[in-house]
Amino acid sequence: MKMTLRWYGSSHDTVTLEQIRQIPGVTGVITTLYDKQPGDLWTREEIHALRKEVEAAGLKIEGIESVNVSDAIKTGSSEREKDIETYIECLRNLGEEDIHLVCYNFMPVFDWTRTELARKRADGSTVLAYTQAAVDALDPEKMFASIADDTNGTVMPGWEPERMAKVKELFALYQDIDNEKLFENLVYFLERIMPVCREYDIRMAIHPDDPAWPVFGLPRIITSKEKILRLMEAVDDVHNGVTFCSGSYGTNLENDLPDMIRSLKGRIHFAHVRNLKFHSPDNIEEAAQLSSDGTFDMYEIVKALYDIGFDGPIRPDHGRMIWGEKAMPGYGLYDRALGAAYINGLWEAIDKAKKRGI
Ligand SMILES: [Mn+2]
Repeated sequence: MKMTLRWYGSSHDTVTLEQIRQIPGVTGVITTLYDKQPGDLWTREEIHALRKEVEAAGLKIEGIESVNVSDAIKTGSSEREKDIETYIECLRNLGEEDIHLVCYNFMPVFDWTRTELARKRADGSTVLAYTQAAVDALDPEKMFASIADDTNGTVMPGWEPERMAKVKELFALYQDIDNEKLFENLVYFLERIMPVCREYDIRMAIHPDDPAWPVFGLPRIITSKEKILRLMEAVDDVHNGVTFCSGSYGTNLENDLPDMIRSLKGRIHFAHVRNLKFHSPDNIEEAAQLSSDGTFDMYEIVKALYDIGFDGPIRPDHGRMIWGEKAMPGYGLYDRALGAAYINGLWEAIDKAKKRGI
């Protein structure tokens, strides 16, 4: 595996490439052109400039998170062909710049949902949290307003104000889209982009829905082993792959994470590793990576990745906010650096035990 950190670009991220470079074992970043809206073209020049900036800091772009998929593609509306053509052009330009991994998601309206961005834990750290009761009590527009109020002056990806101002229209777009229709539109999109992915060896890696169940009555299709395997079979090409996000699949305790990883051998191109602490099945907060701080056995998750021969980029997913840091919720430097060190430690121990026949 290649240890990476997500980086939002020098004009948006509070964390610098120089800081990332000093985290032991981190050799690359997962980044994006942050200002791009779904459906926008990413030019070769823009990608090239980003690449040069990252390389000048001694790091490598290991992948893009995300090239966002437009609502037209997700809903299969008349604009979809134009947006798919643009997406193909983006992929071509990324391939020309030697970038071979693209993370994306196929979630309607909201990229992810949390009900608190700064829940205080016993040690004084703050974390993202989700309570189903809070979602049930809210209408989506109020949810957006409460998230917008609480982001340390930063804009959360997927929750851009321009987009969320249209939240009612977005809901109307998805009115006739059920799980099957959304799945069909996803398969259609993947089949259309597979030729350019094969040409440039670009691995598409779908991020699971977060949380892994329907919210606000919107369809959700990437939530379980059965559903992700169905997608792998529907477009049976190595370039149709997976971002294995332990914190997203893990919101549903019925998902056996190590078993899912093993069943996706050869198709996991990117891994997001993080731990969750469950107070109940529908009251969940993010935790430190350490197994004992949360509900997951992080050793078993990392071991499953090791056992399937995972060699793609991995990143500590969200971190807690600690040591007085002010950053985009979930994306501070300190706790993610601790997370990277912890995952690297697990990996080294698993690797040495295996090689020594322990
Ligand atoms: Mn994730």
